[in-house]
Amino acid sequence: MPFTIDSARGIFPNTLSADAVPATIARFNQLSAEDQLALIWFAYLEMGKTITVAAPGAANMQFAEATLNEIKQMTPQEQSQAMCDLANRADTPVCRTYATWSPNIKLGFWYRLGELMEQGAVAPIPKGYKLSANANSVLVAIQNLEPGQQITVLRNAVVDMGFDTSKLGSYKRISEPVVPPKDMAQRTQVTIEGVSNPTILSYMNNLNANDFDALIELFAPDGALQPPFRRPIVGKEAVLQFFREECLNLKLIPKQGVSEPAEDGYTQIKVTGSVQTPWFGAGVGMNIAWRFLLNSDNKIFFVAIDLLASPKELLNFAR
Ligand code: 45D
Repeated sequence: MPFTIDSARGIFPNTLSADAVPATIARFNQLSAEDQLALIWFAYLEMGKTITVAAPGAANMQFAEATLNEIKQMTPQEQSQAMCDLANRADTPVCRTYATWSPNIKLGFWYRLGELMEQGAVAPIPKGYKLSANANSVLVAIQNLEPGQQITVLRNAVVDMGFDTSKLGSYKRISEPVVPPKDMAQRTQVTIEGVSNPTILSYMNNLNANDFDALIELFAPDGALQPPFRRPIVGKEAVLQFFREECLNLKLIPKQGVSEPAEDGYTQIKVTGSVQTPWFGAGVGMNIAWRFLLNSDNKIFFVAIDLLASPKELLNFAR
């Protein structure tokens, strides 16, 4: 039986992903908006003691600027309300604008709001705000995660805020401008212990070089990519859009892998290693597995990217 996207999702079934991340987010989503905002504030302050987040580039901020100015003009009470509205996914003009932004613009917006809250230019979380018992227990759960999982929880919380895009009707998605790929002279080449397949090596090298046009040519026309904790993105056009909107300046550091034949001339390859986001650079390495299924033309039919449950999983190549 030939592979389908659905059956491909099940390759290397022993891979343990960080279930604590969706579990924590589900608990977070049950909290009141006030508790959610205060909790993120406390988690962010706490994390800031050990890891530093990079200031977003101007390219990210230009799109959020108008909304930030609007918020700065509001009374403190309106400011708190606007932030609660975002957490509540309410139907307001700010929540509708926010919904059209790519994840990096949303993160840049909150980064700036955090600064303004610290300076007192935007209503801060009241000093002495007491989290509910539930919120406190979610905060403790976040504190106990490894850094790569903590930043994933924060990112997801931010990405999920704002008005529901499925209720927006037709709208224009706002993301950072497309930038040219890295100069050939500046590109780095990965090596992966146990894997020499040229498609896999090109995947890593092109992604590291922001060369999304070359990268997408490694995929089969009906190929799919499944980001951590998400549904597969199917088809070259959709995957290319995802690369442009969400994958700029990542650093992939694959270390080891296994490759073996599968049915119908397909090849399944699992690679583990770490990934850095431009937001935290070398300060946070996320432990990652890539589970590739290549067709008989050596094109990517499917790849899943998993955030691993623990560093121990980096060595798990059981099938
Ligand atoms: O609510 O091979 C305040 C793919 C309080 C591509 C705040 C990949 C109030 C293919 C503090 C102000 C992408 C899948 C909020 C590989 C409040 C591929 C602010 C994987 C919200 C490898 C909070 C890539 C703030 C991966 C400012 C795994 C929070 C990338 C900021 C992962 C949080 C990237 C930030 C991650 C989080 C980035 C900046 C997890 C960034 C996380």
